[in-house]
Amino acid sequence: MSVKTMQTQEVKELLEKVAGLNQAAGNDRIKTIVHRVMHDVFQIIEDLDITPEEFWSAVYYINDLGKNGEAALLAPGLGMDKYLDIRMDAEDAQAGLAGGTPRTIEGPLYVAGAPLCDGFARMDDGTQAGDIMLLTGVVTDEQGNPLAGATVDVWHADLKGAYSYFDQSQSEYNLRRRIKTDALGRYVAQSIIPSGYGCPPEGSTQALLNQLGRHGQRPAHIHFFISAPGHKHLTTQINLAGDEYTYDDFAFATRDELVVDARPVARSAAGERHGVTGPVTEVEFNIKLVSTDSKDQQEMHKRQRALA
Ligand code: MBD
Ligand code: FE
Repeated sequence: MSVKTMQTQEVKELLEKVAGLNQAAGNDRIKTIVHRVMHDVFQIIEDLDITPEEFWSAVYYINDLGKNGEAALLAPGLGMDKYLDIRMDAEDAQAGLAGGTPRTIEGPLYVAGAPLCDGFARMDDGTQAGDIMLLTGVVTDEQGNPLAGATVDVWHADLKGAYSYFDQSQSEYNLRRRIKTDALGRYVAQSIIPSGYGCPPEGSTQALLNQLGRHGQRPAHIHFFISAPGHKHLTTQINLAGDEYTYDDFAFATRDELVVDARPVARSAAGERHGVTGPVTEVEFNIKLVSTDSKDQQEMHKRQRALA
């Protein structure tokens, strides 16, 4: 069967009514979007000759996806977060705001309101005996001038690849801290080297990835929001070098400039300034922010985020 009905007056009128285009009430922007989305869905059904069985399996897939709370997990898996980044990079270039440390996706596992510390934070609650991570760096402007009082909001997974709050077995705000940079723009954190993340094996996201012949793994990584007055807000992550998935991230967050070595050292100067003595695994991530007067650019974009 390969019937063509999209060009008929009946379908055209149906789409207009579906999107409320013949109604005065409602929101014009939403109408425009829904009209386009439903048009394109109908067009896909026609072009790919989608069967009723395929259609209904998609409908109930979305039901399960929502029940499992995985919509914001499937999104990066399908490259949507990465695509928004590609657009924001292009917008920045157009506005003359390119440069600095590159952005990469936020992911679905941020929790607002982590403890705020001055210069140094101990991030782990001491319950997991992982490799001690000494995470350190300097926040500067594009000219390399240190930015004192910048906020470095850091979050990462535990040894199971799980995040506190979403993993109720962890203590509140475990592996989540906000650190204010010191007078020299430096931040230091003591934590544990995170493990990579894997999508829930029985979840909806992994079910679709299986159909695509794809895995649902992320390399060991550490998330950052960095902000300072007069500078563009930065959402980014580092991926640890040497992980099987460093360059094969199901969420497409890897960028060459954001791959960082985890180096075992006998002692860390940055750590010793804060009483962390002995061997640690040092992870250094220096951050360059782009200056801007735009208050809008200085803040992270709005999206639904958890608050513990
Ligand atoms: C993560 O930890 C993550 O960062 C992303 C983008 C998706 C799933 C889990
Ligand atoms: Fe993550």
